[in-house]
Amino acid sequence: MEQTFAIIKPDAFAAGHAGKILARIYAEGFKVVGLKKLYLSKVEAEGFYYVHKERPFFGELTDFMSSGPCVVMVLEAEGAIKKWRDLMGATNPAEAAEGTLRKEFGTSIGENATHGSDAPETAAFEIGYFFSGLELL
Ligand code: DGI
Repeated sequence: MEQTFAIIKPDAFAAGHAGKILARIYAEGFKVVGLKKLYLSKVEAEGFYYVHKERPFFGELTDFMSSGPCVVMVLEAEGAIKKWRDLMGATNPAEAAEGTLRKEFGTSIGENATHGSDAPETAAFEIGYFFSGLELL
């Protein structure tokens, strides 16, 4: 079974959508292996998104991710990485397909409700950034 890392971002959490997003996660057949609510500092958000540090939107992205509480999760399923990215939809909610989480809950390319790892290597880094082995038993 593959694992991926997911976030219910501060926009979706503040808007009260965490319960609906979790219900979709269970309905789609994911196992929730780890879950916690966090309020990231700017430095913690910068460390998480370090691969984007040269991008023009890095400051905006890390301000947003440290603007309020979020929910971080480890999800498990057959092909979990692609399955979760398919459920999230395109980065820009305006381009996301009907039925995807970003279409339903995202409001802009920056405030797009959810995060998901894009490859096995990033999933390993991201899971390890937020969870210890003991938290994933
Ligand atoms: O893997 P994704 O989250 O779908 O997308 P990504 O890895 O290209 O970018 C990571 C996050 O950075 C994305 O979820 C939202 C933010 N982002 C991407 N492009 C832009 C952006 N934020 C702003 N403000 N403007 C952008 O053009």
